[in-house]
Amino acid sequence: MENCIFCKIARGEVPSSKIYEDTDVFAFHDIHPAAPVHFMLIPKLHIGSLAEVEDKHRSLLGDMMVLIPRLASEQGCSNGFRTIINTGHVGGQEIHHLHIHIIGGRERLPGMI
Ligand code: DGP
Repeated sequence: MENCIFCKIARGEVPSSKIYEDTDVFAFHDIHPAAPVHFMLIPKLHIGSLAEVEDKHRSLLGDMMVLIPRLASEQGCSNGFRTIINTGHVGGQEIHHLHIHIIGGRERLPGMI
């Protein structure tokens, strides 16, 4: 997508703090970290949100899920981490390109969503 900021990051047209890249996915630190470890994993393919996922994306999404614990461990999340996918208006999604937040380095407190 021409004007999608995350497509531009994945193409290297907008700078980011990259932590991983392969032919299908890109991972980079969140510009506004919510915890000591906070990065995002995105598909290079423009998928607007989780609500727009189709059957043909099964293998891509599976690969992303398998990759997450490896990247989290490399980023120092030895005692666990959180994964968040904000979806659509009600989900508070700001960037319309599917992204998985991986958050760690700080314990989730009781009552915290
Ligand atoms: P969400 O609310 O789930 O759509 O989260 C979007 C996240 O993307 C938010 O935590 C800030 C981050 N973000 C937005 N623009 C940029 C950017 O240009 N670079 C980086 N690294 N992160 C960004």
